[in-house]
Amino acid sequence: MKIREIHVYAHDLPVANPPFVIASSTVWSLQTTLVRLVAEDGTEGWGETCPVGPTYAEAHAGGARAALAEMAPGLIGADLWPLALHRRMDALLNGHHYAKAALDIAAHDLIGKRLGVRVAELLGGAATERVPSYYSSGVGDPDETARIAADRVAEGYPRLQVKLGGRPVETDIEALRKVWEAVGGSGVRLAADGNRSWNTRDVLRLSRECADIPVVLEQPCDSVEELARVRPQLQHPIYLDEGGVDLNTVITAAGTGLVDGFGMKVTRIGGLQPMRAFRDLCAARRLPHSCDDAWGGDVIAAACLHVGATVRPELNEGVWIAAPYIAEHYDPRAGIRIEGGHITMPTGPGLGVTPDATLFGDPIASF
Ligand code: 0XW
Ligand code: MG
Repeated sequence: MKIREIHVYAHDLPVANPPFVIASSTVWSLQTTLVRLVAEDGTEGWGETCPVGPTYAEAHAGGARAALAEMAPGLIGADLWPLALHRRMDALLNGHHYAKAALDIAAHDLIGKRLGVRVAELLGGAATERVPSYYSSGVGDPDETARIAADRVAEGYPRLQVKLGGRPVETDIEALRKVWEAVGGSGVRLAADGNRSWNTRDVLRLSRECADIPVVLEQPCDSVEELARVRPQLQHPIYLDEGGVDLNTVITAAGTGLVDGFGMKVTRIGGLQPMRAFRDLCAARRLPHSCDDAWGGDVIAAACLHVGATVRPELNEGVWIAAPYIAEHYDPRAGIRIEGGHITMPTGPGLGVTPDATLFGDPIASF
C-alpha cells in the first residue's frame, strides 16, 4: 500500500476552564496539527500531534508543521506499512518523533480502515473494552486540589495524578498530604508529577516528609543524572515521563533499574509502531506504564486508547486524554469520552473516529 496524498491541517484547541497549569507550562489554548493520509486506492487515515505548549517537551506546533513539510514530499509514493514508513521517515529527517508520530498514527488508522479492523487489533489485540483512565489535576491550591481529587475518586477514576512543582516545595508537600487525607483508603492509585521541576534537594525532602503516602513520583527531576542520584535515597517509586525520549533511553532506564515505570507519550516516542515495542519491553520487565499524550483532540486520544487497550491489565496505569479540558469533539458521534474514569473502546475500524474535516478549514499544506 502506497501513499498518494498527505494533507496537513492546523487547528486551535482552547482549554476549557483555563489555564491548565503544570510546572513547566501554563496553557490557555493549544495549537494542534492534524494529518490526513490518502492511499493509492483512496482509503484515508488521520493522525494528530499537539505539544502542550513549547516548554513541556522539545516540541512545538511550528516544529511539527515544519518537520511534516520536510518529510512529506519524500513520502509520496512510499510504502505506508508502519515499519517501512518509519525507515523512510528516518531517511528523510533525523529525530522529530512527535511529527513522525502523526504520520504513523494516520498510517495505522488507514490500514485498519482498509482491512476492517481496529488499531488495537493491529497492535496485537485489545485486553479490555473498558480502558482505565487517570485524572490529572493541574498545579493548584492544596485544598482545591484535594477537593478535585475526592470528586474524581467518587466519579470512578482508578488513578489520580497530582501535578506539583514550580513553587515552594512546602506547598507541594501540603497539597500531597491534603490529597491523601481526602482519598487515602479509597483504593485509588496516586502519582505526584513534578514535571521535571524539583532539584534533588527538594524531591528528597518531599519523599522523606511524605514517606507514609503510597505515591509514585513521576519525572520528579529533569535529568537522568539527577534521577540516578536521588534514586537510592527516595522512599517512593519513580516513573520516567519527559525523559523517556526514545526506545534507546527507555531500554537503558528499564535495564539499569533507574525507574519503576513510565508515563509514556505516543508522540514523544514516535507513534504506535515504537509504542508497541515500548509496551512489550515494559511487559518483559513487568514495569507499569501509562499510554498518553501531552494534549490533542479525538485523533490522538483514540491512538492512546487503542494502544492502552493492549497493555497487560496488571501493568496498565491508564490512558490520559485531554477530553475533560476540550469543549469539542472532531467526531460528534464516536468522539473519545471518559465515563466513570474509564473509556469505552470505539467499535469502528482503524481508530474508530472519523473527524469532521470541515472543522479544520483548508489544509495549511498538501503534498
Ligand atoms: C498529564 N499529562 C499526560 C498531560 C499534560 O500534558 C502533562 C502530562 C504529564 O503526565 O506530564
Ligand atoms: Mg507526566
